[in-house]
Amino acid sequence: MALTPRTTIPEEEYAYPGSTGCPGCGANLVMRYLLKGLGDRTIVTIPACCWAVMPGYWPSHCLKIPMVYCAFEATAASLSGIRAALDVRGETDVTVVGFAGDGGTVDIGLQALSGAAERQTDAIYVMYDNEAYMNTGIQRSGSTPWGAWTTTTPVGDAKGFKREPKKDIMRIMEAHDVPYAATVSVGHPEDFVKKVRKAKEVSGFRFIHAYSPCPPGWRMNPMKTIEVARLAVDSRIFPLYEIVNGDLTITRKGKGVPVSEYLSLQGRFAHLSEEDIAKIQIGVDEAFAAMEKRAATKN
Ligand SMILES: Cc1ncc(C[n+]2csc(CCOP(=O)(O)OP(=O)(O)O)c2C)c(N)n1
Ligand code: SF4
Ligand SMILES: [Mg+2]
Repeated sequence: MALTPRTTIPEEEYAYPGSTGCPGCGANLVMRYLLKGLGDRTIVTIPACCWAVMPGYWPSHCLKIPMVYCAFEATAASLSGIRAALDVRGETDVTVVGFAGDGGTVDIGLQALSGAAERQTDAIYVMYDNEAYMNTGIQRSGSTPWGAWTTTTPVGDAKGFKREPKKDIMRIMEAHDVPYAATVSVGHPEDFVKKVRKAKEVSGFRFIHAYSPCPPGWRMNPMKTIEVARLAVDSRIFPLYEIVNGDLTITRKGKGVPVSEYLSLQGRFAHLSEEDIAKIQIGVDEAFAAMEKRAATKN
């Protein structure tokens, strides 16, 4: 009797066990699902970040695909060079991926990223978002959300926790008219792999924003990575959507649980007052309502 497959996710593994990531590392799963969606005709370029260390020490390596290390700010420049070289060799079937952290993307790598997006370089850029510079000790990045503790936004300081909102990289990428941009989460692997496969079929510059819990940086239990990732979607703090040629579709609406359920599992938000949490809730509700309205009025 033929068995009904329980998942659409390919069984093949291109990221082997043995990465040096911390227990419960979301970034580990981001790479795993990404490569399941792309397959082995893929080259990835990675700048300074946790994933620069996670593959292991030469000559051991936990990735089945070729990987290039590049300078912190140079992911999209490196990706552009690899694409050009492959095109000269006629290897147009190889997918080129830039894989960088949030700091390496929304802050230091933004100039190269903007250039590659504006040129419509034929490649996929993946930003795994653990919402701080984790590899160097949890410093705040432009992608750190309002209210979060980091080592450079300490609680108790006169200024206190982070007071600036999270930089919206999806809006920045959309302003470059990229043909495909999507948010994905390790809490929703089927949606993740489906979007990666879709991105693979598109020509031009594609951008994927991957939600990536970091237990030490977020001061959370490493066993709760998936629970926190799902709560991010259910609370609509991190909505799952895609933008195809300007049309936005929400791919998971989430249950609309209070943001407090999400925040309470993470020590980085433990200092927030009820007033602070209410403020976050209002911001999330307004942003999601605007997104729903936009999705409903597309075309
Ligand atoms: C030009 C430059 N500045 C600073 C560093 C130090 N550095 C290495 S990794 C890193 C943090 C990267 O943060 P992010 O991109 O968010 O990735 P994560 O570590 O969180 O995975 C920093 C600041 C560097 N390698 N090169
Ligand atoms: S510090 Fe965070 S992102 Fe880096 S390896 Fe550990 S869990 Fe993963
Ligand atoms: Mg980071």
